[in-house]
Amino acid sequence: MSVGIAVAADPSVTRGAGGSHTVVNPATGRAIGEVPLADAAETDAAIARANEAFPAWKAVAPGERARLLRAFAAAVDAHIEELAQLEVANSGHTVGNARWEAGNVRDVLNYYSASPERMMGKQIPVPGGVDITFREPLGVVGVIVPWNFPMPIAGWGFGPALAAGNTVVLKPAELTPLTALRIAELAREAGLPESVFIVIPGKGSVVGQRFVDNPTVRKVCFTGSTEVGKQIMAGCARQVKPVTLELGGKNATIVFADTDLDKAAASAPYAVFDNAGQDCCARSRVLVQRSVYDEFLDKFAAAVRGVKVLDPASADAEMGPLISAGHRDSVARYLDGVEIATTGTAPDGADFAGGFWMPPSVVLPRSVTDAVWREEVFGPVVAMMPFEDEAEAIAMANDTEYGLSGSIFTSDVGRALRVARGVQSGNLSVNSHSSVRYWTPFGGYKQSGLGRELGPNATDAFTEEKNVFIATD
Ligand code: TAP
Repeated sequence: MSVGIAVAADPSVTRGAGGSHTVVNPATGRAIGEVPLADAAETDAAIARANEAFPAWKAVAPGERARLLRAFAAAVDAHIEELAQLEVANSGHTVGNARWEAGNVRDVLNYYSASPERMMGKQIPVPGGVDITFREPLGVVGVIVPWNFPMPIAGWGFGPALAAGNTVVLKPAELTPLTALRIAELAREAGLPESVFIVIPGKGSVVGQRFVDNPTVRKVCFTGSTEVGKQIMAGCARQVKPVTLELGGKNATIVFADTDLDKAAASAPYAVFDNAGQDCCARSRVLVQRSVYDEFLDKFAAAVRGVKVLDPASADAEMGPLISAGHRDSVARYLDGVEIATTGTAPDGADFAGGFWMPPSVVLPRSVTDAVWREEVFGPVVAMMPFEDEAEAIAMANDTEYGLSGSIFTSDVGRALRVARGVQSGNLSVNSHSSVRYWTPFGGYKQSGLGRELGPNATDAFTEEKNVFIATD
């Protein structure tokens, strides 16, 4: 398969002084194009242009900024299928997921297009005068995106950042630059002024590091591994530069005996194998009340064997390949020496022989100290263990340094609320597996992150709050 390779919206970052990256289709292992990578000097030049564009963007009247964001959303909407096909080819996402992801960029832009006209401050009662607050944009915001959800995670950063009046430099993951490059072109076509939104493909250690070190970048919005997130936070601390961090997860589905077991077992595979498990919200631990453990395992295993792992371009596909050969090898290591309860399927035709495929597996750890129980596998492997009662379920779910998402299955509404309040995670779902909705805040407890994205207050994270007192005496 070959796809049209888009070029960056801003020509001076495409010279490729930082070399180039061969983009590979994960379903086949075949090269589909070459993308030039920026070096540190090109990155600094792009940051300088974004900074020059900032005063004029900040001064755009709120209604006009709203209109431009809606035009940007409309341009994305008109290219949903093109963006989805790029993501299928570049990331191996199922076409159904990829269409949803492109639609999510449109929806996030539309949602935050309402913000510029609602960036309201407060009038605070004080003696001797009038006190008012203003929300003011920060300047240039750097957004660093991982490879697992290239479109939505980019949009959760650039949507509210632009709406708040900032200019944005965005670094896609080296492995998955294609959709971000195309979205930057669509922004220009929709009428966003030049250099308000610049996509800069390049290495994290080069381009991403400049976002941290260059003082003109006033905030870094990072999604990726906890390890790199800690480095970014430490680097930003040197300039007291604010960060939003969306990091890893080791999330639990908790299944109580009083729930509808058929329903819980049928949905649990999709809570972990969606995007081939490469999801910070993947419920890669399943905790099941001991009295129904065997029965649930039978039903769950049957559901896992039914997951349709197919060519991601097929409309029926429910799971595609992993992102790279190296990542597949690191996921496969978690299966060494572990009891495997069941394994699903993966395509084995000649077309897919070079792809990075791995069937989904259910494993039964011996102990809560096993790596597969403790570490973020980020692949199609789910681990299952029994618990006795509510207190033990909460304690086991919280026995991790992560705290991003989780699901609770019970028919007792009091228990659902007690457990939801007891589990230390930013996003919990009862009798479903929802994590990310653009209307609601998203983010992690503990080492899963810092700050919140999305929801009605997301633009606040891209502003400073200014207080002005006017004496009337
Ligand atoms: P990371 O290595 O953390 O990369 C994420 C982003 O940060 C990429 O754009 C990367 O660029 C960039 N980056 C790397 N080193 C950097 C540095 N020193 N300074 C600034 N930016 C830097 O994650 P990954 O490779 O995508 O995935 C590895 C692991 O991260 C996964 O296995 C999983 O544990 C976790 N992860 C979590 C999430 C969420 S949503 N919580 C998402 C993805 C991954 P390059 O890739 O171009 O080097």
